[in-house]
Parts: sequence; C-alpha cells; structure tokens
Amino acid sequence: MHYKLISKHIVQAFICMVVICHTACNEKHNLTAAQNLIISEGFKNPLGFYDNEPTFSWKLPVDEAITAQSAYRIVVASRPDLLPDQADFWDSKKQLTDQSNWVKYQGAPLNSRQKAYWQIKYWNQADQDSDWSEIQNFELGLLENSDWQAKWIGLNTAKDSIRGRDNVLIHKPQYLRKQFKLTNTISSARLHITAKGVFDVSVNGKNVSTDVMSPGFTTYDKRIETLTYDVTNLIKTDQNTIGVELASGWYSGRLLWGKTPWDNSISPKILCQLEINMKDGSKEIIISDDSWKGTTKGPIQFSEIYDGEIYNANLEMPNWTTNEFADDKWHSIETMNLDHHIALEPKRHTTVKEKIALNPKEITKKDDTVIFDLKQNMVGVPLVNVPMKKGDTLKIRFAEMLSPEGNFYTKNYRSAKSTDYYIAAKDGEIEYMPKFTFHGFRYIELSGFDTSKQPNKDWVKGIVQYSDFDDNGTFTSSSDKLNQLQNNIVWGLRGNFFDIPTDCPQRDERLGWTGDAQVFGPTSMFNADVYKFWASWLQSVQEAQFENGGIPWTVPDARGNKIGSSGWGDVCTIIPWKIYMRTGDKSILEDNFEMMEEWLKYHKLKSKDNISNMMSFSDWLQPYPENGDNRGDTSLNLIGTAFYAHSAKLASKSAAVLGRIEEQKKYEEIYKTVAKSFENTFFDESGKVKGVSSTQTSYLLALAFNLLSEDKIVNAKKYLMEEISKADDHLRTGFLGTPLLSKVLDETGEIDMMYKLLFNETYPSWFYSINQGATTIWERWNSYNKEEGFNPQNMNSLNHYAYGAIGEWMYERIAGISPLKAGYKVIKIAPLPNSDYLTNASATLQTPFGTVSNSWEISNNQLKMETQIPPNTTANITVPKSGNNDILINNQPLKEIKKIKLLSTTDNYVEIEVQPGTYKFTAPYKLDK
Ligand code: RAM
Repeated sequence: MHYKLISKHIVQAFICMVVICHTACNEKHNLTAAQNLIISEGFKNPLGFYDNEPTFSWKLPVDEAITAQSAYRIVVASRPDLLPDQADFWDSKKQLTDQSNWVKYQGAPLNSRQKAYWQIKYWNQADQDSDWSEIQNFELGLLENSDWQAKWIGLNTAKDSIRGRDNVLIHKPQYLRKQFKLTNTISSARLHITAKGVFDVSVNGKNVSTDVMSPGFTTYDKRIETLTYDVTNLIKTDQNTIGVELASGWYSGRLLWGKTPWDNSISPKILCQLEINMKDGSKEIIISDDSWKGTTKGPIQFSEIYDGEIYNANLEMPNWTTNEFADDKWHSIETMNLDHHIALEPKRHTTVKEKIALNPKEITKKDDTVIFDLKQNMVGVPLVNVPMKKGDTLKIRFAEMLSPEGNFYTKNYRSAKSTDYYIAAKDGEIEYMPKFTFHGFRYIELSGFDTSKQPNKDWVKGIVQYSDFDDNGTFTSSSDKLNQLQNNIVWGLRGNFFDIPTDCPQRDERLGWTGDAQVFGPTSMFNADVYKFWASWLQSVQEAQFENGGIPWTVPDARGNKIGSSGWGDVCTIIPWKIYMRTGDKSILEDNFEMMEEWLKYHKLKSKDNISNMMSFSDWLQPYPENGDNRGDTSLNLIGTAFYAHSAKLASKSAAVLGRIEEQKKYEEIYKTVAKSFENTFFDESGKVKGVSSTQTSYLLALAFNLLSEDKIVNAKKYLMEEISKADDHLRTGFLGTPLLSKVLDETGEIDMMYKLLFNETYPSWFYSINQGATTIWERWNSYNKEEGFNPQNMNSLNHYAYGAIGEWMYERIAGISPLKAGYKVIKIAPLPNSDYLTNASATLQTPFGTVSNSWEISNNQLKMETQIPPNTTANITVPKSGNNDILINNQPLKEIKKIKLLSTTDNYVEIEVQPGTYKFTAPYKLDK
C-alpha cells in the first residue's frame, strides 16, 4: 500500500514534468530585450529634439547566453501601434553586424514637430533573436527659423537702465504676460520658447519646467537655442495665461571684457510660440507679439550673473501668471523681427537643473550674522527659509573659504558682488531661492533676519545646479586622500559644467576657456555622461571660429580680439578625438573635421619655417616661475610648435577614421615636418632642450606628442627625470604640462615616480590642496595654505577643474580601464598597483556597451582582481603578478581554461584575451617593499 502510494506519486510527478516540459520546450524563448536605448549623443525620449537624422544606440543585457550581437533590426514609426511590423518611417530590416551604437537613421525625412516611435531587436552570436525592446520616442522641436511666426518681444529696459560696473547696462528684470481664450477641446499643446537673456515660464499659475537659466549660453550671434515643453495638461479650453520672467543672463549681462560678437546692449527679449492641436484636427497658435504686456515692477528688481539678485517681496504680484490678474497698469512691449543670420535651433544638450541639495554641517553665529558651512564647495543657489521682520532686508553673502580667523574670503570673487537680498513684506518665515544668478560657495552668511530667533541649520540649503547629466563612473581606493581627490575632481566638474564648460564658477569670469576645457575634458568623460554637453559646446566652438581659422580664448567669445592661443584653440582637435575614443562615434569627428582643418591653417599662419609664434597662455600657472609670470618658463614657441604638430597628428588620425585618405596623408606630412623642425630647433643631438628654458613641460610635450626621433627619446626621458629630480621629485607643471605627466611617465615605465608625484603631500602637488582643506580642485597649486593664508593674487579661484585632469590616469591606470579600440569595443584592463601607496583600487564605468568594472586588492602576498566585461566586446586583461607561478581565474589555473586565450606572460604579469563575463583573478604578488 505504502509502496503503491509512493509509486502513484512518482507517476503523477512524471506526468506533470512531461506536460510542463512539453509546453515549455515547445514555447520559443527569446533573449531578453536590449536596454538603455538612447538616440544621438545620449538622449532618452527627448522632446524638442534637435536632430532629424539621429543615431540609435542600445546595450545588450548581461546574460551568459549573450556574448555578442550578430544582427539588429530597428523600426521607426509615426505611431506606436505601427511597431514593429508596419513601421512607416524606417525598417532597417535584419542587419548582419555587431554594431550596437550610433546607427544612423536612414528612413523617411523627418520634419519639425514630428514625433517618432522606435524599438529594436538583436540577434546574439548564435543567431537567436531577442524580444523587441520597449518602445522609445523622440519628438523634434522647431528646426528652422521659418517655423517661427513669433516675434522677439520685451520692454525697452535699456531706456531706463543704469550703467553699472564696466559701463554695462543693468537691465531690470521684466515680467511679460499674455491672456488668451480657447474654445475647442485640446488634444495636445507644445510651448516653444527662448530668450535673448534667461527666462522662466509659467502657464496658468504653474511653472512649465524645472529648468534653470534657460536657454543657456551659446554663440548668440550665430545660434540661439530653443526649448520645447509639453503643456497639454496646463492649457484649458477657456481662458489661459502665459507669464514669463526675463533677465539679462549672459546675453546682455556683464561678462568679463564684455566685447561680445552679439549686441549685448539690447534689452532682453523672449520668443514664444504656443502651438495647440485640437481634438477636431484644427490648430491654434499663440505667439509673442505686440499683444503682450510687461512690467519691471515685479519682485525681482535686479538680477545679474556675477553680482546676485535683489528680491522685494513687497512687489510680489499674486496670481500674475493666472487669469485672475488685471494687467491694465502694465506696459505694451516692443517687438523685433527674427534675425535671419541667427539660427534658432532646439537645445543640443540638457538644460541646467537643480541636481543636489546640501545641508549645512556647521553653523556659527557672530553678532547679528550667521555663517553656515556646507563643508563642500559647490555651485548653485541657496534656498533660505528664514524668520524675518516686515521691511527688513536679508543679505545673503557667499564665500568659498574662510580665512584662518574665520572671516569671509571674497577677494577672489574680484568685482563679482555675488550677494543676494530679500526684502520682507511681512513678519514670519520667508522662503527664497534666487532665480537668475548663481554663485560658487561653501559658506553662506545671513544677516538681516529676525534676531529674536535662534538660527538653526534648517534655515538654508545649498542647491547644486549643473547641466542635467548623469554620473558615469566611480573611482575609489584604499587612500582617503586619493578618494578626496576624486571627490574634488567630481565637484570641480559639477561646479563648472553650467551649460558651458567654465574656467571658474564664482568670480567675474565664468567663461568657456578653451584651454581649461582641453585639459579637463578627457577626465570629465569618465565621471559624467557628458558626450552631449561637449558635442553641443563644440558646435559653439565651430561657430566662434574666426575667418582665418583662429579660435577665441573663450567660447562663446567674450573678448572679441580675434587672437588665438596655442594649447587653448587646440581644444578643437583634442576633445573630438578623445570623445571618439571614448564613444566610438565617428560623427563627432565628421562634425568637427572642418574646424580642425581651419585651425591648422591658423597654426600655419602663425608659424615661420614651421616654428610657431602664436600667442599662448603657455604653461599657465606653472609653480615657481623664474620670471614670476603666470605663463611659466616653457618657451611659447616650443609650446605652439608642439601643439601644431599634435593637432596635425590628430587631424590625420581623424581623417583615417573618416576614410579621408588624402587628408590623412596631408596632415601626417604636416605632423612629421613640424615635428622635425621642433626637434631640430629645440633639442640638441643628445635629446636635451636647447636655446630655450629647459622645463618639465618642454620634455613632456616632446614625449607625449611623439616629436623626437628614436635616438633622442631615451635621453629626453632621462633629462625629464633630471628635471623632476631637480624639483625635489615634485611636479613643476602648469595647465598644459600637468595632464601629460601621467601619460609620459607611464609610457616611460616611471610608474613609481608618477605615484610619488601623485601622493606628494608638499607643494606643488594634488594632496597639498587637500591637506589645506580643499573640497574642489583649485586654480593654483597654492591658492591657500594654513600658515600664510590665501595666495595674494586675486586671480585665485578655488573651483577650477584643470588640474583635475589627473582623473583620467586614475581610471585608466590605477583602476586600469581604458579603450583599446574606440568606444571600448575592445577593452584594455591593465591596472598598475603600487603597494607602497595603495592596497586596493576600483572603478566602474558606463561604456557604450555597458558596465565595465575593475577592482584589485593586495593582501597576504596575493593580488585579487575582479573584472566585469559587458556583452558585445572583448577585453585584453593584464593581471599583475610576481614570479612565475600561475594565476587562478575563478579559482581554476589559467592553463586549464580553454576559453581564455593567453597573449603573453612574464614574471610581472599575465596578459589574456577574454569574452564578456565576470572574472575573479588570484595572483601571487610580493609587496613592493
Ligand atoms: C584665467 C582663466 C583660465 C585660463 C586663462 C588663461 O583667466 O581662469 O583658467 O585659461 O586665465
């Protein structure tokens, strides 16, 4: 009986299994759908998109069954229900290729306002297909000036404005509004808007977006960016009101030098076009025209980028962006036609947003003022919630640092007043956040609050604002100071990616200095998803280029002197090339190739017999300059000639990628000729600098840019080491030399020296500023020290990202992740551990194919390393080790693993080629000391 029961159960279970297997085995299982779908330089479902020929990219899921892609199919349609099989815009059909990024749209032409839906599927290495991805979309903005019926409108604030510092007109911020009635039922509504100035727009009392300081800072004489918002839910069938706040921003505000190619004396203006589709198929359009009204008698009485904001709550106009407001006392506005030579184009990258909120960590009361310490230097605005008495003025000051005596250090703001004021209309707690200004600060000082109340930390927050991109990588190690350096690099990035890459965010400057961008750009690409940010700014660089090929010092150009600087203008070859290497997207080279060629003409123009005499800021802020000059000791001619050759080399490499054989040859020839002249002019037979000062940077340029013949290289390396030794094993490099140090010392095998320089605690070094309390990268190696206080020069920014350029080496060589082929199609994992300084380090990086990570740890004479390689790539991994013992991979001796290809091995490392997956290595490893 008992047996019978058991066997009955067995039989039942067996039948069940057969049934399950029958259904399951007959059901075809697709691979998991592709993920992280983006278009062009990293946009997810954008609205008001700029590009009607976008590219498509996706990532394959991490799954053992998926090592590579063998084919894809992309479908694009005008309606989601047409996907996948009736795609009316484009069906790529099954394409046999492993390309999973930057696939160009090749369908029907797409026009302004068009919304398109798309999805993809892929086939893996075994030709198994995946599910279709989720449906994505993009909607184009207004691509042509002719799409605009609106006019530029605004009050003539120039008329009654006062002239401020630098004789600049200080325009009063203005408030513009328009009321209108709709009678039909609304299906969808889009608000297209921009400004000559900066704006904030509301519809029926609701803020349309959380964007900050839109439309941002472009070459306004060539291009003004426009924004598109979905306002379907804000518009009603009946009365509606649009209200726009408008201030000078960068357009007609005070910019250092102020000699802009656009007319910065005009009163700020907006351009606004509300397009409404009705359910019955009809359309209505509301435009900015002479029917709008305006006033300057609103609460924001003053707003300026450098100087701050004045907000008078007594002048608040309740409900002014709603229908419940009478604007009969408001003025009629002026209109201006569109300028045909200035392109109106949808914004090419993401707007600035409020990204992080920092709470004060410490609070100090001094008489009737109180100082809040956020413990982090940052960029953005304060959000204050403070008790006040009616009629009192709250004064909000900022500082990046306090003097050792606890005093506010504002000298480095130079003429930027960087102060906000709030005038209270009643007793009680006020809430205020300035709108059209931003500040660089760690400390906030308040005065003018209700002193009967006890200040507390909740009174303020630091609202961190920067262009809205995501983080892209992480780096961490066993050294607290190195981690602090990483933190400072990241915060330098957050602080200076405010719509454009700026040199500094706090003083009367905040400009798109091209040299700084060239130096820091490569590192930024590890820490943040900034492809679109750079692509957009590079477009501005193209637009700002002079007719003779020169590139202004800052982009947009605020100087107007038509002079280019070597090492600065070379941003136009260096950044596109670096972006190409990190992304594998050829279009960045295509888009910028002509600019590179023009810039090379300028190099030629500024050279005689291939030796450059171009103006240059040179090795800016090199420490201990012999002549006391900010430009350091390295010869301007040597620098210019080195960059001439280097830019020619990069143009040649770019041409090769683009399949432009003629140009490739042409620029390779220029590189060779200029390099020869460089070598003959500046280096003697032994490879020693001749005729000009011998500096670390002279050798670094020669070696990093490969400008010497083989026989001289060995000696030049020796002389470089002598220079370093003369400097007591310290760096003596400024903006141009510093990013090359790690590259050259690495290639020369002087890893120990590079670690030494990086871990030096004394001036000049990265840790020096950290030892003095830095929470961001400083402009100078010695902007401040605890004994002597602040550097006496007033050009002394405490948030200047240039020296953060070391971050690239930290990711690539300390943690060990770099691209062997453009876009990380082939990944190189090759960390350089040095147990004198570190026992572990790790990094993760979002590459176009997915997450790559590497972490290593040394303990008990073993090195353990864990590496993650995403699908559709391969990797060459160098595992460091000591001695001739074998390494273990996932606990198995390497020899026994057939799937892994051994490339080379010595007593110091094993180099293998691997497929996607996660690998754990264990290697014998003797400590360095
Ligand atoms: C300073 C800027 C910038 C640098 C130029 C040469 O004014 O801050 O960092 O590139 O000078």
